[in-house]
Amino acid sequence: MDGKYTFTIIKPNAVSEKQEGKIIDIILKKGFEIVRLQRHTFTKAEAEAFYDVHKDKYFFNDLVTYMCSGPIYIAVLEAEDCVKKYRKVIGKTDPREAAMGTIRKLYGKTLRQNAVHGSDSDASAIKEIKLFFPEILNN
Ligand code: 3AN
Repeated sequence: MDGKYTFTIIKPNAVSEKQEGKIIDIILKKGFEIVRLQRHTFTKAEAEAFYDVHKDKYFFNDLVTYMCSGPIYIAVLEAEDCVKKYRKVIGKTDPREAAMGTIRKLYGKTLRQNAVHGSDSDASAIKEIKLFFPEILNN
């Protein structure tokens, strides 16, 4: 599956502001196929497992609390060179530094409430997809 898929989350701030439709529209217009899409609410254990690479960071607990604070959308996207392509579409982690027209620039509010997640490497994409949609990786 190298390079073919990425994993994204539309985060609680974007969903509570009803921006998920606009975000999905950008994803489609940028040429991604949506292979899976599901509304979900993270349990604490899921959020901790999802962000385990950050477990020693000072922002970990607040990040987990935030990610469990309301409904999200989890999705698997498909495109050529998908991880890299999607990182460009979402923009930098801090919405203030994200380029014009990126999803985080448009719908992010703060470093934590930055509207969307996108896998940062193919290895992360595989790990994240495995947590929620393992059947995809068996195809
Ligand atoms: P990205 O999501 O761009 O890959 P990471 O992996 O460095 O960024 O961070 C994961 C998530 O943790 C970010 N999406 C953001 O919501 C949050 N985060 C990162 N750095 C900070 C920070 N300094 N303070 C608060 N939240 C942060």
